[in-house]
Amino acid sequence: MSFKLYNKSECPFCWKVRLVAAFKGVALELQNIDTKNKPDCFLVLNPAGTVPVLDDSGEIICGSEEIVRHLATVNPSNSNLDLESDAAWAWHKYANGVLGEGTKQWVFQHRDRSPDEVDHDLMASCKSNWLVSLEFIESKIAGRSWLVGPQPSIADCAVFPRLALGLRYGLPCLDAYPMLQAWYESLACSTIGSQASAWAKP
Ligand SMILES: N[C@@H](CCC(=O)N[C@@H](CS)C(=O)NCC(=O)O)C(=O)O
Repeated sequence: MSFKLYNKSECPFCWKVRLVAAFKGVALELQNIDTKNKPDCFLVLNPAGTVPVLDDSGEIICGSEEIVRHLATVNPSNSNLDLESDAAWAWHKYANGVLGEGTKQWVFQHRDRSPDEVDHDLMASCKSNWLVSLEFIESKIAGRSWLVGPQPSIADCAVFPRLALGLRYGLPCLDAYPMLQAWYESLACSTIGSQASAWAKP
């Protein structure tokens, strides 16, 4: 079996897939795609043109959720990663929606645009959404090691990249949220977290 992931390092959807694969002990060959200049061979695999795309020994799976559900069937006994429970998938929805949609314009603005193009109202709204999200996660994590239950799950894999991207591009740090900060740092500093990371370890 061989797994090739058409990838973009900072894409939160790709990062989630890399985390799932790392937890499951599935080795991925990464093929980075420049999404501003997509090669034809990639568009043949996914005419929608989005990453991630997984090639599992010739079987092509497009879209991060579909890929995660596919990886759930690979080596099912190889990890205690929860890719099934409704509670974990509810966090996945939260990561893409409230947290991701609520803050992504901040990342785009601070990554891709010049400071004179800043939309201050939009940035204020992203910052406010971010702070509400941090408060919410802090209230739910309740000192546990993982967001749902006693084991890692799709919840951790989906939420972590969103927080990492926000922090990277200057949204407020986690100092005021000690349980969330402990969860974040534990995953960031773990072998799995750094193996799946978009960025080299400092
Ligand atoms: N729903 C898709 C979203 C994937 C997505 O939006 N990927 C972005 C990168 S973060 C992308 O490929 N953008 C390039 C484009 O839309 O042309 C998934 O879960 O895989």
